[in-house]
Amino acid sequence: MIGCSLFTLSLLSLVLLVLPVQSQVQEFPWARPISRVGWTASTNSFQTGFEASRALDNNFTSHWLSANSPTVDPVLTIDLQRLHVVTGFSHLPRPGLTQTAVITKHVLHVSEDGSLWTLVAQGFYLSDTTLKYSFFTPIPARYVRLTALGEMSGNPAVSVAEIQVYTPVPAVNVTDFRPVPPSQGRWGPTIQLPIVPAAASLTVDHVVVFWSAYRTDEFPGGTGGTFTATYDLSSRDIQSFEVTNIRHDMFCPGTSIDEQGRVIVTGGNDAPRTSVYNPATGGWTSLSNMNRGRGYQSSATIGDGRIFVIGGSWSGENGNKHGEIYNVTANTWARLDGCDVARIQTDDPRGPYSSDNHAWLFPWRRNLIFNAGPSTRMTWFNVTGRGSWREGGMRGTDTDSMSGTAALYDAEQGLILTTGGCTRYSSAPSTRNAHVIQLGIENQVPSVTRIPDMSHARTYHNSVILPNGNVVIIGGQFFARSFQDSNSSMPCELFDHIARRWTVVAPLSIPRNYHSVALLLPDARVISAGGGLCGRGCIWNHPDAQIWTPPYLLTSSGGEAARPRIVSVSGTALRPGATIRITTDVAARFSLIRYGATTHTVNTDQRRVVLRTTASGLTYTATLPADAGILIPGPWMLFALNEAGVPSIATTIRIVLG
Ligand SMILES: *[C@@H]1O[C@H](CO)[C@@H](O)[C@H](O)[C@H]1NC(C)=O
Ligand SMILES: *[C@@H]1O[C@H](CO)[C@@H](O)[C@H](O)[C@H]1NC(C)=O
Ligand SMILES: *[C@@H]1O[C@H](CO)[C@@H](O)[C@H](O)[C@H]1NC(C)=O
Ligand SMILES: *[C@@H]1O[C@H](CO)[C@@H](O)[C@H](O)[C@H]1NC(C)=O
Ligand SMILES: *[C@@H]1O[C@H](CO)[C@@H](O)[C@H](O)[C@H]1NC(C)=O
Ligand SMILES: [Cu+2]
Repeated sequence: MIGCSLFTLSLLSLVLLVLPVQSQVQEFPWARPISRVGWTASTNSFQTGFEASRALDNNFTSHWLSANSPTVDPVLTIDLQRLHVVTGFSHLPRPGLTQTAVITKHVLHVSEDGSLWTLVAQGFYLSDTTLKYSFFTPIPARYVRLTALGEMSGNPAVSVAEIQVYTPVPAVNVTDFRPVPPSQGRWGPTIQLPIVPAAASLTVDHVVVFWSAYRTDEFPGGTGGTFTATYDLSSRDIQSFEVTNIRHDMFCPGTSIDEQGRVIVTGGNDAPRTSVYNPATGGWTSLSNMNRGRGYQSSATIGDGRIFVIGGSWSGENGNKHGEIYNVTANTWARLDGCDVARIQTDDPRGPYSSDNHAWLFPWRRNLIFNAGPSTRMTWFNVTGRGSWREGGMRGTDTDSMSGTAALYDAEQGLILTTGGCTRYSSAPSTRNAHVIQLGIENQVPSVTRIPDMSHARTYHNSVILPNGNVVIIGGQFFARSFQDSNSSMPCELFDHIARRWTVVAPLSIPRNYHSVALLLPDARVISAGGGLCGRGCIWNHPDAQIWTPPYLLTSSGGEAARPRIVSVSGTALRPGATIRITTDVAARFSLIRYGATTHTVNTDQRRVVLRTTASGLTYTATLPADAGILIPGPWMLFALNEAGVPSIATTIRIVLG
């Protein structure tokens, strides 16, 4: 036994001491390390024998160690001696079996001249001993400056054994570097998160709540815990905590925002469980279990406020994952075996385990739910009694499109954009296919139009509806391979819903593939985050986010466009069919976009409703859609758009039932 544990120990130290060095000259599909010859390092804080230069000496057993002085934030500055286009920075904390001096909270700046600094990344590194990465939008720089604001165990001193700075792949010569034009929008500084965010929801407090699994960086669990991180959109404060009270590992669940704006999470690693995140308390609590264990199911809040789920053989028994419905008020689940799961299954060779996943559910008029994919066969589900279904036709000539996306960008007209996906869950080429489905009359076969293909094939991407009805497509791979970043589609693209055409917009600097998420924010920007959850030290983990500023918020010279303002709204809790009066500061038109909750490409919460108004000066009156199947109960962002199409910051209104 002793020999065995000694062996384990030496193996462990071998892993700790050797692996990081190998991985720290890691080449990424999107970035490679720059040669460090001639570089210098400086600091405001060090202990004798642990100077800044030790972060550059190619010897990982020597390291920079800041002073034990808690009054100064330790700063490590690297001089690359000449300009490079830089897109990343990594550092290895000092090695050792009992690790301390690991930087968590930090800010990262770069500079061309050493005096004017640009923020490129900030937030938290994962609280462990692995190599720390910061990737960010490419920028010319000679200096890179890491400021440590926190240590893993609360100790004052922090360490860096070795650093690397990365330049984009394909290479960009600094003399040829051109920033992305404002017409393509702009990605902001990287927000580094203390978890890999595989699921996300916007809450009415304007906090984005992210969660991962039983660990911050790994998914196989079912051990009753989930790591959560919150990002406050106003203060930019990041908090993280482990949720164990609900005994629910909420990895790969169904997500739905309810009438009250709470996030209801079903299944996942702990299959039948249901939990709720309440923004008012910032905490998670337990609800009643589903009748069937599910993981990779989809869920959707329907017009009467109940939550429908279907599919999800990834967890619990394999197959027979027929519909089920949750009454939020009564906290009860009811089986809907007549909502036959066979209707949503793709032809994935792995059977139900992979074929009944991630349904594209669209609750619609008269309490019906349209399933638009990823199977080619589409279906209307009726949740009355024990449930039933009606034929919804084929999605044109599309293939099965697992982990593609679907977005109801005009709910009243019933217009759904579908994009990309894969015939199998993984290990097959993605499509560039795009279709518009027009629902027409409920319970009837809708019309399907194939529109021009996207420029890039994608699976595991996300689509986000903007206030103007356009839809931005973020990330994904042109060859689907879960837990990898090869074959990433880095350029994003924007769907123009009027012309039904695509425009390529600002590319990602961090791949967003399997387990990535994206959401519209109340300031009309878009947050994109995550990807990975493949274990400690896995280089496909992306514990970070970036916010995209769409072109409508930028002037042609890259400045901020003048935004209209919602001055007042006649009510913030309204019923379907109610009249709303909105006063603005300039002439405007209006749209409502429901708050989003998402994981695994599925966001059944987001949808857009266009308000038709009559104006009296700058006061506008609109009658809200009367069918709650269009105007799903819960929180919505009300945007005003000026004549140039620039959206306001949203005012939140809540659609309530009786
Ligand atoms: C690496 O650094 C350690 C600690 O300072 C030192 O003992 C060792 O000699 C160095 N190795 C080399 C090859 O310089
Ligand atoms: C960058 O381009 C300039 C001008 O074309 C050239 O002189 C220089 O060698 C190039 N540098 C690299 C690193 O390729
Ligand atoms: C949900 O349950 C409540 C309380 O039992 C009940 O009043 C309500 O009618 C139910 N809602 C639906 C849509 O069945
Ligand atoms: C849903 O099913 C019920 C029960 O069969 C039926 O009465 C109702 O008309 C259906 N709803 C629609 C919109 O077809
Ligand atoms: C796709 O990724 C694989 C590795 O997974 C690589 O061998 C292949 O060259 C990539 N294809 C392209 C076109 O980049
Ligand atoms: Cu997954």
